[in-house]
Amino acid sequence: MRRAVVLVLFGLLSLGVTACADDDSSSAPSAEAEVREVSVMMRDIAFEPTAIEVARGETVRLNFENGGALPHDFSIDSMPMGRMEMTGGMTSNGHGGHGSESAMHMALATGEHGMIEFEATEPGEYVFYCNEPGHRDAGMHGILRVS
Ligand SMILES: [Cu+2]
Repeated sequence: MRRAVVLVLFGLLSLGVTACADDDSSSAPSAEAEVREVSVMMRDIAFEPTAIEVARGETVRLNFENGGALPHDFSIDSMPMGRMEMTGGMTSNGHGGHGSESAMHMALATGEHGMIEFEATEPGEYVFYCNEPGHRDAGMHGILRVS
């Protein structure tokens, strides 16, 4: 009699375990589709924020707006990336693209918006800056930190 009860309990437990496993697998796709969105404002003459923190492997979407009166851009010379997608702005890739290093360049005129979506693959600190003459020296730069 007792053994039967134990068996039933065991059966319920394993049912519970498989139910949990089902939950995990069904929530996994939505977790993967999760995107870390970061708003980046360009001003005369600075970025807001000046530090961006992301985790390796997560999908990051940088939403840019040029809220200044001058043209600005967001540039990273080299950063290992799994993939990258850019929309908006003057996303000219033939700009500095001689070496085929992974790099970002999003140039925006006043009031324009742009978006870069990417996956960082290597932890580290990557400097971003504005490539307009004099802007970087004037303090228009920051750090993208991948942990
Ligand atoms: Cu600038």
